[in-house]
Amino acid sequence: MATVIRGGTVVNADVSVKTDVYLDGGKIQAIGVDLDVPAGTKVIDAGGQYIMPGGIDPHTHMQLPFMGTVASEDFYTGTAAGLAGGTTSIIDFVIPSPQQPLMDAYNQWQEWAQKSAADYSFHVAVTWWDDSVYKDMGELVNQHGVNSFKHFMAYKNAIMADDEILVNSFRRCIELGAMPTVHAENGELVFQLQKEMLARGITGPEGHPLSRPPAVEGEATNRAIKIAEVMELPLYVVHVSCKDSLDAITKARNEGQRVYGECLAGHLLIDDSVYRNENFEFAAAHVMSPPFREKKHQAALWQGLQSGNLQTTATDHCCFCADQKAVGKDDFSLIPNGTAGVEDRMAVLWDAGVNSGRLTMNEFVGATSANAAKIFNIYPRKGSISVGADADIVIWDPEGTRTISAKTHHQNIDFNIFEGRTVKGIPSHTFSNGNLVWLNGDLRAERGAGNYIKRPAFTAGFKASRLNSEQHKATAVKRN
Ligand code: URQ
Ligand code: ZN
Ligand code: ZN
Repeated sequence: MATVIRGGTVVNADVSVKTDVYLDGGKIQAIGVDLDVPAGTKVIDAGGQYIMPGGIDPHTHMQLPFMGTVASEDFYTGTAAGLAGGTTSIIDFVIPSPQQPLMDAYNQWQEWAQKSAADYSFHVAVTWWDDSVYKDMGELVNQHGVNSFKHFMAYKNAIMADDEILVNSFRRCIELGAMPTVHAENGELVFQLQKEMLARGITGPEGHPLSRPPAVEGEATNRAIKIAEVMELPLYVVHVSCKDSLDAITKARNEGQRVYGECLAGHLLIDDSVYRNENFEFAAAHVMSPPFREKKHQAALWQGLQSGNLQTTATDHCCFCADQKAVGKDDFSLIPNGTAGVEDRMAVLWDAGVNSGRLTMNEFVGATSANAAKIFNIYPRKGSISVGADADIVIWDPEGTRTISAKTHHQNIDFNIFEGRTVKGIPSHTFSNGNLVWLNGDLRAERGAGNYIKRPAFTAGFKASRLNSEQHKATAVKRN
């Protein structure tokens, strides 16, 4: 429905300007002061509010089969909850089991995602390797608009990618112009440390962070960065949780290597004391990997966002309810890893980031939307308030408040890691492809209304970097 949003301030990642926005046909059609619009256009008064690009969460796991169970949030309820919080696109993960053809897994996830209420896209995980994986990666990039491949360096004896898989897959990413991404924890160290904790009788959730100390993440982050350096391709590190990883990313970036870092809303605000809570359900509800860290790491992550060494924020929204977490009552290594956040990410980031002065509004838009759109090659269609862009818009009320609770959230999980936190700055309106789907607490998400977003491969700059390096000009020495 043709709509004009008047009286607000458009906030993009690069600039803020007081102006009107006219949307119709699912696209932003015009931007300007006191816009003339056709008769019958719906008028929305956004006085005193900010008109921002809808959030992009580049890291979710809706209805993920994992650790013997299935995440409780599905693609409809999860995207609907995202819309309630101002997030209008997600990038989820297709995670093939080892030996499962990538195309089979991709088709399965596409089937699950048909019910999405908002736009969605997929990273595809490379969890094993043979010629068929090589081939399927090509089909996914060239036929299906996948331009990023995930590698879990953790989860030994499950979906872990060892260095052989990493190098083979990274090489294929170069050929295809696809971004490699990593979950960077040394899976062997985690495996051994888990056994060690259990052998010492540490079976509760307090054993979880003890089996995955920051150095375990820092080693894998550095290893992935070095592999990418030698092979000369960009790298995206998901859920950077600690200074160890951030330092490796910062060093690489200072030396001109193209490394991107993502941090989670949870890791910015929650510390590892949660694992020492005497209530098992509370502690287990926070079991996710990498784990929540000591407070000093939160300060580092905020500095990472402020310095531009971390570019995106996400949630790793992967929901397991108390009855699912209980399987690890006597062995923390069995607790399904994952927490929620897709509904709360933007409000907690605004409250802790913008209200605190850590981030400008423009940096907030970068971190919650525009940067992910740029890195994953869907900008400015997504991540910007600009003519021709999808009409994915959140009208942000900086004076609005909400107290976050599992009792009132829209996420399909019986726990909220931000429980009780009162935030100032919340979405009053969310538009998804020009449809008003959230209005002051009234969620009007429509099952199946979401579109699959194809993300074009990277070409020019991506491949050029390899053509200039000495290694690739080298020739054999002639010896008589
Ligand atoms: O590791 C991930 O990103 C998935 C399996 C969600 N779980 C988690 O603990 N982060
Ligand atoms: Zn992960
Ligand atoms: Zn994840």
